[in-house]
Amino acid sequence: MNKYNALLNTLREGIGASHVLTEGNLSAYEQDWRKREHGKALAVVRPASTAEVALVVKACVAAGVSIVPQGGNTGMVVGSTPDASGTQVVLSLQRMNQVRKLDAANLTITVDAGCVLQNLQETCEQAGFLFPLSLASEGSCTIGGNLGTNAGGTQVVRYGNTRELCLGLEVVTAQGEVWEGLTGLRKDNTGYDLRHLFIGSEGTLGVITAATMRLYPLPASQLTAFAAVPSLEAAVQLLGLAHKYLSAGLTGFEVMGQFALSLVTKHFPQMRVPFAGEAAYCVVLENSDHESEDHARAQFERLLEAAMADGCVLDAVVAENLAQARALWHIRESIPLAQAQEGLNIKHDISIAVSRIPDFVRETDAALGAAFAGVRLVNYGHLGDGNLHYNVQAPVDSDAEAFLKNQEKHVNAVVYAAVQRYGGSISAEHGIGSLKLGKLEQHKSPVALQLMRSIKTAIDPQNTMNPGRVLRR
Ligand code: FAD
Ligand code: 2HG
Ligand code: ZN
Repeated sequence: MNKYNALLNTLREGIGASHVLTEGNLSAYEQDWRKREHGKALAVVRPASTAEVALVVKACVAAGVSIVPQGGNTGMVVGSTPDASGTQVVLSLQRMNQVRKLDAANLTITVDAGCVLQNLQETCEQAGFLFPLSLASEGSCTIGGNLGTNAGGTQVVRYGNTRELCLGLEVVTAQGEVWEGLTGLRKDNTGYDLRHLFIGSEGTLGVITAATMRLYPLPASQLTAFAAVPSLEAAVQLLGLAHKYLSAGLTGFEVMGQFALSLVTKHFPQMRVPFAGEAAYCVVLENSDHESEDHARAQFERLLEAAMADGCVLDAVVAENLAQARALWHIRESIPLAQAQEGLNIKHDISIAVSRIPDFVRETDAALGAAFAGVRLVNYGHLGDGNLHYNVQAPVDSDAEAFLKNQEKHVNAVVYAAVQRYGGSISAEHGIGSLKLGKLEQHKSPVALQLMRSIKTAIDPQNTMNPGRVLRR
């Protein structure tokens, strides 16, 4: 019996044969969300407990087989699917989806890593709390994947990235040991902070099996406005006013370029987009208020009046009720799907100091337009965090696959050189995966890269955990 068959037998005995998938259509586990790569797994294993995860890791280590941890498989950088070798085990956390404990006095919730984000949000809301992490993929992404990527989303301007929301982790190490660090403490200076090492490590250091996350009181009111602005400069000016007028109430500030919005109206014609085609950019703003809806509305009115007087807002609507608020947010959240329906595209998830974003976009738009005739720029994102999705769609009626094959590296070279000049980051929230390995090597300092390699080697000397992601094999 070869080592792979022996491993499969051990896994079947350990977690049950029906949870070791080797046959049938495994595309949901083997292909990434963007359809950039379609790998081949030796098996997809679906353990149901931390002990079973530990058993899987130990068995794989003993067999010399590497593991790809996977949550909802919604990642953007090809990090959660196997390579093409047919020799890797995909470890899906989807069956580990229970809430372990909600501690109301401590304002924390402890959950299994496979909990779907939306289920977690709903559980918290039903208990009278807010769990603020929010992404368009929340119906399928998992808290383990959110921690693995240190996901951002649309509420970072107020609550921070997933890292800031995490107070403790349980991890199965690359040797199959269990580190129980679910403390829920807000203060704990007892040496190196292991939690922060695992957060954002994209499954390359260990498997996150549970987490203790911060909760917040539910606000009395969450109001949404949708504003038309004449330029990116105006959007930045509006952001400054929003900080001033709403202060900590500002919980969302998203920008959307006109072409990005036109893709939404094209692919989802039932959706009504305010100011469609009328303004260079639109902004979605959210004001969360702990006093009352009236108070929130009055604050929004003062902000929008000031912004119109300054000329940075052309027109705006404020949602009258929850359904309208959801519809406005839905426009923003539909852009990645509209882009996917338009065809394969090149994504740049970048961050730059907010103040420098308008110049960056003007300069880079011009450079790309000059170098790649007909290229279509899909620009939107979390302006409140200085994070743009500065994406590139192939010219209309062109062969997108061929465009990506021939031009992606040249397009990337233009964009990332500008990001570097502007002192920005080549990955604001999606991570590195395998798609940005080369970019990381070009843009991170040799000292930083060497420290990262040292950490990887110390924690996972056999390179069992997600090899070839974040760092080259
Ligand atoms: P996966 O895709 O399954 O995995 C992602 C990475 O984490 C992989 O490297 C994987 O190995 C690792 N991993 C997964 N689970 C674990 C675990 N338990 N332990 C250790 N490592 C693990 N991202 C944002 O940051 N902001 C956004 O606004 C945003 N919007 C999105 C909108 C859409 C429509 C889509 C499709 C994606 C979006 N994303 C966004 C990207 C993606 O949803 C996030 O990266 C998310 O955090 C991934 O979660 P997941 O459970 O799907 O993880
Ligand atoms: C978003 O903010 C996601 O919608 C996806 O991060 C971004 O598809 C993208 O480029
Ligand atoms: Zn995003």
